[in-house]
Amino acid sequence: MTITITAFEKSPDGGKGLARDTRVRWALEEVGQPYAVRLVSFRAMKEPAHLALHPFGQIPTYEEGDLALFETGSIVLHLAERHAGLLPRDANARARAITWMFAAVNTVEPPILDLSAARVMERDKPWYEDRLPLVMDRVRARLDQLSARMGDADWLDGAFSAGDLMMVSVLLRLRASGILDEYPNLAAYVARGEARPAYQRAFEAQLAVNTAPPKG
Ligand SMILES: N[C@@H](CCC(=O)N[C@@H](CS)C(=O)NCC(=O)O)C(=O)O
Repeated sequence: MTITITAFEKSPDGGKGLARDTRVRWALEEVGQPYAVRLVSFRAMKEPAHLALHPFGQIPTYEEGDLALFETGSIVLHLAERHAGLLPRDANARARAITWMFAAVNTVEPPILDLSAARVMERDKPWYEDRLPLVMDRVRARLDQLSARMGDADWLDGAFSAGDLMMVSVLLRLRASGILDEYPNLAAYVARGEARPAYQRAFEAQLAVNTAPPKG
């Protein structure tokens, strides 16, 4: 059955891989599933046809037969549960890997998104310079904890899993801030994720969309 995901027609990051279709592409590549991509404009994302797939008018979405999903955590979990390669067989190890997926999107990603939003949307506010260090410290608080837990391990809990795929995807957004470099073990962890052939294929595929010459 053909899998179709949606992605930005033109990503605001110009193809740095920060748009969330990249993590879904990465999961699809890890489990060896071919997929098609439907590109959507910002306007189309807010129209009824797309809202029927994604109630919040965002990307990515995932369609497979009569199944339509949104939320990257859910999409990656769906793929990981149906195909080998992203979740351990052992029930407890599997539950722990899923726990890390939730930790990535629910505990680590929020302060990182707050930092991105502050940099993009609050720069012209009179309180920007005062607030920014507070926002950065909230990111550091989470990274301190994550870094302490990881130590010199390659992955979060044994072999690479969907938990790592989500966590690396979340941490990648920090690269431009320089904060990641304050944590050599986390920077190396992210680099290990990016070095995976499946990530490379996913990155190249989204880059090709964003560097293609304009149509017409
Ligand atoms: N929690 C959602 C977030 C989805 C999301 O924020 N998507 C962004 C692209 S990375 C988007 O569509 N932004 C455009 C908008 O919200 O209008 C997920 O993980 O799928």
